[in-house]
Amino acid sequence: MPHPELAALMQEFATLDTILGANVFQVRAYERASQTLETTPEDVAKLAGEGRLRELPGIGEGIAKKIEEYVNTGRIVALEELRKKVDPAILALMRIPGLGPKKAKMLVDELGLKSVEDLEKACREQRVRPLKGMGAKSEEKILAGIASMRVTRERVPLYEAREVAAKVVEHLRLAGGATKAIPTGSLRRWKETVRDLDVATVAPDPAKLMKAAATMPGVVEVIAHGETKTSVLFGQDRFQVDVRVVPEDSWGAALQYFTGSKEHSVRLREKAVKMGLTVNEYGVFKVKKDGTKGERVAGATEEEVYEALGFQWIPPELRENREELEAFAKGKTPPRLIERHDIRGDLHCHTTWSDGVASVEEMAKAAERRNYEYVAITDHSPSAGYAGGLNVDRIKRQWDEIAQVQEKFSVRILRGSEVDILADGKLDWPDKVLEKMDFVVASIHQRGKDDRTHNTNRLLRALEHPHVHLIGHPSTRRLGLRPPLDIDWEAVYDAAKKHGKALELNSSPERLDLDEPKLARAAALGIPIFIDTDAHAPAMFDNVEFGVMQARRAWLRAEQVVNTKTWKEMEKWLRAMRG
Ligand code: DGT
Ligand code: CA
Ligand code: CA
Ligand code: ZN
Repeated sequence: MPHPELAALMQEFATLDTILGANVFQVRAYERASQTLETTPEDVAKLAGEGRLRELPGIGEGIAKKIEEYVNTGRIVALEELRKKVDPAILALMRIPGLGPKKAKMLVDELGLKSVEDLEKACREQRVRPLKGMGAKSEEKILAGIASMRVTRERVPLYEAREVAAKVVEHLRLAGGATKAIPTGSLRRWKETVRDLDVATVAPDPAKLMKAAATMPGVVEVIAHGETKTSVLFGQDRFQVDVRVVPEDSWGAALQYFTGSKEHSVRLREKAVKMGLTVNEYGVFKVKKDGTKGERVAGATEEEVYEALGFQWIPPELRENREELEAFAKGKTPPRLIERHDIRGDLHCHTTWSDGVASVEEMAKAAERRNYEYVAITDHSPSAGYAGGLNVDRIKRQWDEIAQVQEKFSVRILRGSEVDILADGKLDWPDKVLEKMDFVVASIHQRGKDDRTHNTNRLLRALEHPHVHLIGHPSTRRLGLRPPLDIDWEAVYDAAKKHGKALELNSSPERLDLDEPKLARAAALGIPIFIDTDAHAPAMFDNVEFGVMQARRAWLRAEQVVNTKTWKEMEKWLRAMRG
């Protein structure tokens, strides 16, 4: 199986060597190794353990040693040495789309640049155009690249941040001796994107912990290194990670403080002041008559911090200063928001019949393992050529297969489809096919021109269609990759209400579509919501957690989500939809 991490490290070798002027053969060797690691079906770590890496194409003695070192120790000393030799300004410039290592080095050398900002200034002052191989056009291109870099990389999608967080936490435990390490901030609050990562820790030797934070594999720059806080930039994207170490008895206060949100904590502190208390990351304290800090009343756990301020413990995903401080005041019964175990089925998934990687049987098995009562197989329709869309003949064969597989399972397997909403709003299956399906998800895939009236009309027509149950990933956005379509949402909600149709919260972590405000609005209007995963593999059913957390952030209760129904209730709901 591919090893993207090692592939990236080999690519980094190639890049650094290019900057340092190593010979082209050496650079090519790293590039070839990187390609191999990116695509190999073999288990690289296992091969390394058996000393068999040299059997892989493009992996020679030198590179094999480095891979083994990484597998055994989590680092490659030679790479760390190489990084130290390269001017960080060059690496910073290389983040600009279209700027390779050679050009970046030339610009830094010729103009004495220290940062992207310096290069921006140089372009504005037309100091780049006289350089060899450059011109007025190059200045324009660089400025455009800088602008696009700032737009796309200011916030990282939650799932990417969680992957970094998992590595960071593991490293802080193993190498830093952390007894507690939890990612806080917007990540703990399940915000859909994260600007930077804030990790809170407790460790018997704080200096060792801080050192471990500064020397994590993947760190490209240390921007602050103190006794209680270390900030580093991580990976090629230079994602910022702040690590704090606090005393054990301040753990709860630190968790609360660094989880935020800022707005939530500001109101919490106002409440404290009224009670003659003060709160910081070390605890809740009494305020003495002379205004100085007095006795500490709480801090070891988050529960006691909230308790001291007159609240029940508030789940992190709700800490946004909406209604949580009212709802979770001591003595109140907070609303019972949806939880993962409320979900009883998934009505949007794909199999090898279109672009999934598992069979109907494997997906059914995965659904049954999760104790689901039903699952809809919703492969793509004929126009979705890019995703292996089915034709009439093949969908009939799929129905036969579903009938056979059903015999082996108690989970109810529904015949479904994710049918494309075509440019004119028509559906991509004939009605006589649609009417034989148990569940129809209608989605826009080919976006075409992004015109508000045009987009809205496509969704309105689909919502009018008698056989449609649900609009899939309604805005079509992909986090960090593609903005949502421009749509008149109130018109969509009106139509959904009028026709009794449902809207999806697609839990695929790169979609999370509908977003939180739209979800809250649609649910408040009484529009039925489905939380589906759009799974293309069995394990992807677990992405439902992203959807459930987003739904909780929108304060959804289980009864507002259709796939919390038992199969019996769901059957009734489906029947009612067909009138
Ligand atoms: P982000 O990083 O923009 O996705 O969102 P957060 O919420 O993680 O924001 P961040 O990283 O600036 O701060 C993390 C938490 O630490 C924040 O939710 C509240 C707390 N915090 C940070 N700076 C301050 C501050 O100056 N005062 C107070 N009271 N809290 C702060
Ligand atoms: Ca943060
Ligand atoms: Ca931060
Ligand atoms: Zn889709």
